[in-house]
Amino acid sequence: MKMKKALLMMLLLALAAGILFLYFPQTTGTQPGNGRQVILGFAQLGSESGWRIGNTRSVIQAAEKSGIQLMYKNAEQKQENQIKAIRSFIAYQVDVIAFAPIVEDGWENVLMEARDAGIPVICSDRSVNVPDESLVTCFVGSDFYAEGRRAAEYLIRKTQGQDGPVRIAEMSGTLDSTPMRYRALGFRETLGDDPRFRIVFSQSGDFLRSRGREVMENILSGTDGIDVLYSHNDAMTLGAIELLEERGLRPGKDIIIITVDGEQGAIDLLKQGKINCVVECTPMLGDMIMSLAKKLARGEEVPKVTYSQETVFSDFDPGLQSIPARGY
Ligand code: GYE
Repeated sequence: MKMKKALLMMLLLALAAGILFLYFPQTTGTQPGNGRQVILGFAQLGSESGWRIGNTRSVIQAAEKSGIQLMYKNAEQKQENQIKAIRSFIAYQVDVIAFAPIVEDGWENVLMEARDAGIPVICSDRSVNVPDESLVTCFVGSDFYAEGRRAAEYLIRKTQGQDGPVRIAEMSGTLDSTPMRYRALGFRETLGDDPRFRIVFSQSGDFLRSRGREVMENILSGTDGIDVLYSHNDAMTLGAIELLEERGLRPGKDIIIITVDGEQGAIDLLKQGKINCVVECTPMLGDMIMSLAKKLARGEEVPKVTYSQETVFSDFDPGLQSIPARGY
């Protein structure tokens, strides 16, 4: 009798395990790389700009190409949605998590949960501010400080030999985000203490085209005029230029326009002389993310920081008209 009961129990257990296997195939313990696909959970922050759309496309295409199973969630510009997405990846027991943190603060708890679950985390595009740096396995994206520096270097060259003041309005990205912080810092530190340069206005346009229009309106009504617009991304720049033209001002001539990203729309305006300088920031991070994810899933060491290669396009560039199509 006892024997029969034990056999029945074993049968039931085997059945339950089978059902679990069907519903949660990733929890079977098979190591990724040994014939099983790597599963990557990717929490995108939103769809605020052409850059972001290009970035999302790059990640999806790279996952397909490299045979990685991608669980993709878009947080629609809300940190709480991003945190929820990461929690769902942890519950699903993905092999690797990647996310583009919308802001730098507020990630400690969820990253500790990922660490407790033994899941490596890639910060892609933007970084986080946590007391324990080991909560993030690695970062892949741009050097935003260098981008800010390149914007300032262009301005120094453009205004060489001119008397001051050079009145600058800054349109910044999402407050508390990595690109906003470092594009501002690199720019300021490179302008240094040259008294000609005066940042007379600075406001966030949240990386959005519609807000770029609004902030431009605030610049026109809140200053006695500006010589330079330094905008932290193309989407805001396009909105600002639209408004300037409606007001009869000539962007690129009456006001020097410096922007960051390099979307097709901005490159077209650079070619038309309505933008003076585009500091490139590439959204094509997909291949690098997949290669890191595969290594991490196999338990290999990866570099803590991987920066993308970037350049500057400007009206100093004799080959300007032949900049190849950008694809985003
Ligand atoms: O410059 C902007 C986007 O984080 C680098 O976010 C990214 C920035 C990019 O919305 O267009």
